[in-house]
Amino acid sequence: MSCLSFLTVVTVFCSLNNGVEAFHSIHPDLQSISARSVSNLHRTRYHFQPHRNWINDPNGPMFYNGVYHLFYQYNPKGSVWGNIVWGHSVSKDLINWKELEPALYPSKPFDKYGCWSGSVTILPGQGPVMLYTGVVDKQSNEVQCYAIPENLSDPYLTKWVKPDAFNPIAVAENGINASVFRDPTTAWRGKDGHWRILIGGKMKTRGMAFLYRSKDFVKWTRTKHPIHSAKSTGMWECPDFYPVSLKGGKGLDTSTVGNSVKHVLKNSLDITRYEYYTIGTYFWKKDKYIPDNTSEDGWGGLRYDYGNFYASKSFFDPSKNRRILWGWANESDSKEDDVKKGWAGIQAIPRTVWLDSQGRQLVQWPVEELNGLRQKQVMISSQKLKKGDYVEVKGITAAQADVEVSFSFSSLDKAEAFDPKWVNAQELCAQKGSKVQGGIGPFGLLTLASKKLEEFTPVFFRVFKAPKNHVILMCSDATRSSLKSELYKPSFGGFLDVDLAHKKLSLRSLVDHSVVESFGAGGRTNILSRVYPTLAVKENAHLFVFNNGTEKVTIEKLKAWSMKSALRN
Ligand code: DQQ
Repeated sequence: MSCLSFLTVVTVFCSLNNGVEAFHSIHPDLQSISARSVSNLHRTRYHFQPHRNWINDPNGPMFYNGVYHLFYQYNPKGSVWGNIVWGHSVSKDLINWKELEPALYPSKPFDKYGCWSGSVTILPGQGPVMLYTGVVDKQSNEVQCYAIPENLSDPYLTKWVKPDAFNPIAVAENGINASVFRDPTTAWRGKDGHWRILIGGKMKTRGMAFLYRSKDFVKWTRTKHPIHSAKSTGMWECPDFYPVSLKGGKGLDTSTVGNSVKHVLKNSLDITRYEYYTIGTYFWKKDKYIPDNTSEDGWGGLRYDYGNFYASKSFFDPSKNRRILWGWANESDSKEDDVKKGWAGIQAIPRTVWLDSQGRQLVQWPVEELNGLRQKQVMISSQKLKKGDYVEVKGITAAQADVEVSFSFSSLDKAEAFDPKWVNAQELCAQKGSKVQGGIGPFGLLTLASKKLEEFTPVFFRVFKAPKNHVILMCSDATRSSLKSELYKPSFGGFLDVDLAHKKLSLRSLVDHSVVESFGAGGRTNILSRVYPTLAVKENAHLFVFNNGTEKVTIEKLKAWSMKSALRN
């Protein structure tokens, strides 16, 4: 929907850039309409959702006293964005969840119009502290606030209090526009003992992350310069800033600095509703961050996910020494559909995230606990696929499955020529879909397919030859995912930075009724699609492996599992 069509009801947040709508779309008339019953057809069975209603950003994920906590932007009254509180669920394994009462809801002058996104920091010897954005008026002017558990010996930390003494802890001053000043990060402690946080914002069109410092965690002062900024990127929502190890995949506590680490800065761009991250160096003495020259700093930068994945947040899990990333996957159907079905929004499967050995990008993989849901397994090995072959993977629940497959091909000679003008992977995927014959590829999985292929969501690769190297394209194409027309059905795509010397490519797809979440080449390029099949539902969904390229492709090994439903809320 364009901004203009609902200009009468939305005056506060709407801004346009190349026709892209910014901020959550706002429908005051639908915000407090609660469906009589919740429709199950497209509900996910192992991706996180609350029992009903709308969710968006993951907030304050943490591991504390043996329990994982996930908070999330939640509308308790309806299934479109609005009435925002912090929903709260707890888990022992990141997969099975129990929903509790909301942890934060508007109750003070400084958060009367909403408790927006934020993070948790666990203070040594003291316990967790939430930092969040409070909305103070109808114009969405924002301040930063804090909350602490009412009772630290409550195993689930169900109740949170907002001490009046120091709240709000930061207000917009000295030229900062209070309506674009939000989403505090987890804090890190410098060698000087002072805490630091980032708050997302912008000045004119320059996106930035303001840096605040504090000795005691309640009195915060803004530093003269933001930690980093980038021109023409617009509002930086939900910044995330953390160290990654140069010495292997272990995660690091957010305060770690030193020679053996790089830092990651991620921003969620309000204008495009996509995120990008850079890898760079944090000069902690000067509190400055500079991206490496291998990381593009702007709209075309590296992304965690080239599909539907936004407002993400990571945390360090000390129980397994790993960093875990959560991201929100919005619906691709209409607001009216969301009101009818009584729910909207899921969280992607939590992903372990680390720095690739080349140091140029991050790698992500579903947390190992997900494997606990795997049930019946089927396998295919050493099967050749010639052009036009479609092989069905039978014997598992194709609408609720985990599929891992590795492909090989014997030569790169047939790769199509790469046109250097093709800089936009998503456009290229739209142009060269799964049925457009190529040299090497398209080959991959056909998920959520109906028997006669009226509906399908292909996830596939295509290899091109450029003058100096090969270019690998990965696509997740929702164009034919549903016979329903009034849906957003993009053909998402990303390029894949891997060495093809072994002539092998691997893919993992997590299929869960209305989501196909895929990891290319061990998690180097990832794409999440939301889809709403009408025929390929439940036991009528099928899974195929296909090749539409002239070069033969071998399925080296395919393993697919029916997935058990997780306990969710
Ligand atoms: N969602 C929150 C904001 C954040 C945005 C409001 C990102 O705090 O900037 O629900 O999706």
